[in-house]
Amino acid sequence: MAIERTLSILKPDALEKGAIGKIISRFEQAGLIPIGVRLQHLSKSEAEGFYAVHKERPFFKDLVSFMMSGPVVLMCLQGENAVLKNRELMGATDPKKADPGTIRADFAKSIDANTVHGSDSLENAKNEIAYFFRSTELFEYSHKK
Ligand code: IDP
Ligand code: MG
Repeated sequence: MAIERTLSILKPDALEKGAIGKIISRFEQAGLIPIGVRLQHLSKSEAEGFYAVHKERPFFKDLVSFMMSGPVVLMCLQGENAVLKNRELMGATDPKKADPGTIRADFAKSIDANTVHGSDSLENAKNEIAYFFRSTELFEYSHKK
């Protein structure tokens, strides 16, 4: 399997619940290394730009205001099969449909406040990482064979 990078965002409800450490711990236990981490309070244009693919969707406005409602933790995770592994750890978009033991099943309250974002493909991961991180802000981590 290939070493990949993916973007994870711990949404404002994660900090509010005091769940940031627990969630990062799940990534580390699954072999996903946080090679770039930043706490940031997103501006309207940053949140809108990040979710631009959803701008025609009925929930877009609510999604943007939720993402600005408090600080988020932006993270670049690196590891084997990182894109899919992160999506599996997250669980389904709607926490009511998320498998038991996933982050969203354990922490998320609703489809709006669903605790985490994760890139859904390798190509989107590259673009999303570049949206928030300069390459010099990412640690060149070498995984042991
Ligand atoms: P994902 O976060 O699991 O990749 P997407 O379909 O990419 O899900 O949607 C982006 C975000 O928009 C979701 O995480 C969720 O917060 C919000 N969202 C998606 N679908 C709905 C909906 O039907 N109602 C309200 N919010 C939604
Ligand atoms: Mg998505």
